[in-house]
Amino acid sequence: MTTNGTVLWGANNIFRLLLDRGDGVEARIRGKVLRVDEGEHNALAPGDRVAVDVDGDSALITDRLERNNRVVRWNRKRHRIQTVAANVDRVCVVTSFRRPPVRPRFVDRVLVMARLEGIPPLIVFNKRDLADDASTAYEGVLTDLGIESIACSARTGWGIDEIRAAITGNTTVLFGQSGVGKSSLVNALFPEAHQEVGSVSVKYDRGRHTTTLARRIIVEPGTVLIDTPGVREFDLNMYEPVEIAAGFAEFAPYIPDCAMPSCTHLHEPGCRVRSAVEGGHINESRYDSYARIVSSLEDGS
Ligand SMILES: Nc1nc2c(ncn2[C@@H]2O[C@H](COP(=O)(O)OP(=O)(O)OP(=O)(O)O)[C@@H](O)[C@H]2O)c(=O)[nH]1
Ligand SMILES: [Mg+2]
Ligand SMILES: [Zn+2]
Repeated sequence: MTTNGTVLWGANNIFRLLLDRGDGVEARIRGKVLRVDEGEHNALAPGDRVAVDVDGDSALITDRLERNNRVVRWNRKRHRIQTVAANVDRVCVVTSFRRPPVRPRFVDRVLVMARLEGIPPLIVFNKRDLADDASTAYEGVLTDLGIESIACSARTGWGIDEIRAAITGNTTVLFGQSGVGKSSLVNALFPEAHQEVGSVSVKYDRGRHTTTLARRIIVEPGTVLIDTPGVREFDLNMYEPVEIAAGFAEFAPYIPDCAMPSCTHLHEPGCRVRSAVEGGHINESRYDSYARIVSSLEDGS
């Protein structure tokens, strides 16, 4: 019989599905390739809705249903776009106050992706217990942009109720560098998840890529978390420079007034975005993130 289901996780082309009728099943893709597969690194990601042919114990995925949205990253090794999760309400960028320290450049990059893919962001500053001060300069920047941020400690439980309130009733994907505490956060919110937690290298101040598989976890009916493997860098090669500018919400009022119609906001005369930076209307650090992203696209790196 044919039915629909949702991808919970997948490895080596075997996918764990939750069927709409309520039971779980493992399935492969019929004929190995989905019709929708258009040069993507992976045709299916956690959260994808699929059509399945179920015959007793065996199940074959026959189609991917239309996506509402998707969280994407650039796969450096394969030079193509990779879907991290599909059909989410929110992308939660997890960072930590220390070990590893907050990297605003990294968060800004994920914020561009979230905006261009039309997914509202939430920023979590974890490891509050390691910080002397509960705030960072970057938090103020986010508040000015109208982006919600929450400080917490997965270790002590500080701020976890606030995060619980923010995720309840939603599908939230946790995204961030390795070692910031994404899996620890899942466990703090939902101990039954038993997500494996790794250590942070003292020498390099970064995680060890403990989570290797993105996984869709149903916390309670209607509340879903997707834990993902940490990434080291977040490239935006899947976008054009003009899209990157559109990814910075605060640039929007100025872009139409730039003198050059194809202004890249890097060096052209009469650039209103740059005058807004000089006039203190656009945060310099955010502009710096923008300039670095566009330069990295031009380098082809
Ligand atoms: N002090 C402190 N340590 C924490 C906190 N949250 C997590 N950690 C520690 O940080 C390390 C990494 O935690 P994980 O949850 O594995 O991090 P992750 O983001 O899932 O990492 P990857 O799966 O590699 O992407 C572990 O040693 C955790 O115990 C916290 O709030 N405070
Ligand atoms: Mg993890
Ligand atoms: Zn300009």
